[in-house]
Amino acid sequence: MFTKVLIANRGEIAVRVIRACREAGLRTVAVFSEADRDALHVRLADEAHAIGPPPAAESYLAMDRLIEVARRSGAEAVHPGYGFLSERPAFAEACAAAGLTFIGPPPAAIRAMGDKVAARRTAIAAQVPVVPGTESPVRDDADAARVAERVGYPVMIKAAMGGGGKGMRLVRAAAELPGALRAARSEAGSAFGDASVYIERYVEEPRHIEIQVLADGHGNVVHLGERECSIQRRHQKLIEECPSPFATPELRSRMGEAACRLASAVGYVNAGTVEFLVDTEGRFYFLEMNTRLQVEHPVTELVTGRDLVKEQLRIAAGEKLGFSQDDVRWSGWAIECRINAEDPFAGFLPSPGQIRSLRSPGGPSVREDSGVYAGYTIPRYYDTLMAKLIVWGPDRETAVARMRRALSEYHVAGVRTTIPVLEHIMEHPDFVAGRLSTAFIDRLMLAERAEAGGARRSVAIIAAALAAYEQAGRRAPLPSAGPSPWAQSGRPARRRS
Ligand code: MV4
Repeated sequence: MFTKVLIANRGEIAVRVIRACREAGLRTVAVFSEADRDALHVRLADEAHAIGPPPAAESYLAMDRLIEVARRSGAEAVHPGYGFLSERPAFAEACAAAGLTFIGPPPAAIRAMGDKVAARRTAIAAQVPVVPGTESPVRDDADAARVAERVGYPVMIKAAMGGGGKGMRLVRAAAELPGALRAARSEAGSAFGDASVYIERYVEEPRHIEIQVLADGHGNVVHLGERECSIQRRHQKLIEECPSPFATPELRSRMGEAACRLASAVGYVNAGTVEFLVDTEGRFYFLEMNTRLQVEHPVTELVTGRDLVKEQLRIAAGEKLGFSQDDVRWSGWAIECRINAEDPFAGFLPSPGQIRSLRSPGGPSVREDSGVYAGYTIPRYYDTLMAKLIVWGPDRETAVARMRRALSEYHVAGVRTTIPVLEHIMEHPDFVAGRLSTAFIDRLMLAERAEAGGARRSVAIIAAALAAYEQAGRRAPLPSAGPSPWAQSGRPARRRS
């Protein structure tokens, strides 16, 4: 086993990895940009090194600087976290070339899954179901039209080197195809430096369910079941849970076995996630594989009782998986809420700045994976994820009640957060009943807008009534009394922040 690990990341995930290393008796090396000198991960690591200016391209994405810090500090292994360099085969190769253990999959496996068209072909060969579509990038308008006719409209155009929803185009009819193709190509070209696109039949109102896999370097592959990630807004997940309210043990086994077959087919080693779309009939289709640890990994940890980061460390050190598929047990229910520094009342606009005060929830079966602290200033250069709140309960109902309770304890002042939307969703009858789909948030927003319209109407009616009273020379009645002064006494004013 290596004894010193460099964490090539920041924020809550760097903190998460530092914690696993410390528990495993490994020394940790943090890196920080000029904007992150006071960040939590810097304070928690055994040592920390500056790597450059705030823009990620000059710091967290600067491979040679990271490798240089590893060399200088004597780190023998590198954990990339998620985002940044985690899915760049060139970084995994640069680590190997510098004699460092990359705590992640082999470069070839990252590459094999980075090209989504090649990944589809691999899935087909491994007998993993895919959405009907192309097995090679579309050549021209005529080729695209042929494919679309074959699979049937509506279709989706996706970037071959994309993923996560960037550069996708929904096409409902043949007449829209050439324009959508041009737009998708141009978007893919500027976003990924590769204009190749492919076509899939559009799956209406799908659920997003993903399978966690672990593979060691000795040919052993197991799955740790699914995560339900259907509560998303613009391809950003807000809430994740394990298990999925939709999954039966039978569906879990079939999806899990498919995910393991795919991992084996690309020689996968370490932790990975296979994403599937599940249609209203319960059929599942391979979407893409994420060749890294995911933001939402804690829900799997709480339900399986396994520490995914420690498993990553052991696998990277060349150890065999210490358990088999039959040893994997799922117990109870876990839900994760992402606490982002965003203003949900202003279109989820980022809300960087200083956290004036912070009170985190606690109590039974509540976990907070945070990258911040009271007094910390959230920089504007990186993503808005401040913390993740994860709860466990023996069943979904208990977990939902516990999440409501935990969110009600959460107090953040100084920056806006997504806490109010999360509280709203936890009360929503469809969420409570487990009626989830990727359309949930869009519907919620539409409902909110309709409600806001209703409120505007109410205000207009009240204003008209007041004007009528005034014209009649009478006084409007006083509004009813507020909360009891007894209930108010001794309580600070409840601020929405
Ligand atoms: C789809 C789809 C429907 N049909 N593919 C969005 C993220 C990217 N990984 C794939 N995505 C989708 N691909 C076909 N053939 C619908 C989506 C999709 C979606 C998927 C998961 C979660 C939320 C979503 C929101 C909109 C669209």
